[in-house]
Amino acid sequence: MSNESAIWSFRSRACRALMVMAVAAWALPSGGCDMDPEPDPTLSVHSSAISYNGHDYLFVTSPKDWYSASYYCESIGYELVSVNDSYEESWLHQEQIAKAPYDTKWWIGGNDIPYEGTWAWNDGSPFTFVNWWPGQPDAKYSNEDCIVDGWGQQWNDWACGNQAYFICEQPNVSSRNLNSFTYETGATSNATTNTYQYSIYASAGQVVTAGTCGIFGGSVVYGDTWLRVKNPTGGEIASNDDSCHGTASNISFVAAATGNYTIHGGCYSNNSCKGTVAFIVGP
Ligand SMILES: [Ca+2]
Ligand SMILES: [Ca+2]
Ligand SMILES: [Ca+2]
Ligand SMILES: [Ca+2]
Repeated sequence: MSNESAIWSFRSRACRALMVMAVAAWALPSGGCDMDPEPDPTLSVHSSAISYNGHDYLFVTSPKDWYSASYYCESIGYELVSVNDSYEESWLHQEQIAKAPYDTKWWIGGNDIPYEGTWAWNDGSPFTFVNWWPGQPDAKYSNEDCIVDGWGQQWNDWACGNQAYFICEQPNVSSRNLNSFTYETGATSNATTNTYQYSIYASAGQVVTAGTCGIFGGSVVYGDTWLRVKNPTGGEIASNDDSCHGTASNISFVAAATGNYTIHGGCYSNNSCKGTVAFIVGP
């Protein structure tokens, strides 16, 4: 865990802890990290899920701050939407203007919360397509870390605490051969001992990506995760502490030989942690 991630880490842990409790109680937080023990009667999912290109989308026409929107999507197995190309963007806009007036503000899943100026999608997909309104992102009030769609159907970086409608997207997980495991451990000395071990079979040349962040389904429940990978003969080939989301971890490697690669789930220093590692064995 680096110094620059400390603020996010604090905010993330405090917020996540509250959000997890809130979601468990089916009480959606009304704003930021403020706990609202009452179910939110104003939250309306605009019709049911709509499919496009193998993914399901929900257009939620109840204003929320970005964090609450993000955790609402996660609580139902979705993520805030990622806009991955101009076709998806055009389709989204067509649906948006069918549900609310032109220039209505909609939160999408892009943010630069972990690292100022480094934009990423909540669902871990590559941040390749952009559609910024001229002059944006401008970090105008120095804390504009979340992307809102609704300036002439273009994007603006906006304060995450502002309220807007939002769109959730559910990636087609089964088609991506995605899997996951959850671990909880401690006293791992930066994931070198006392780790949780999980074997993944890969053929030579296959790309394996695993993470508690940066991949759909990966998450940190609490603490500061650290992942290492050992090859079929026991040699360490990858290690990651804080790849994204402050203290969460993500690793990717090409299998040099066919066999079982072992993910070692551990925690920073000798602290305790718990996380879900999502992984995908690519072509
Ligand atoms: Ca998408
Ligand atoms: Ca920013
Ligand atoms: Ca801005
Ligand atoms: Ca970490």
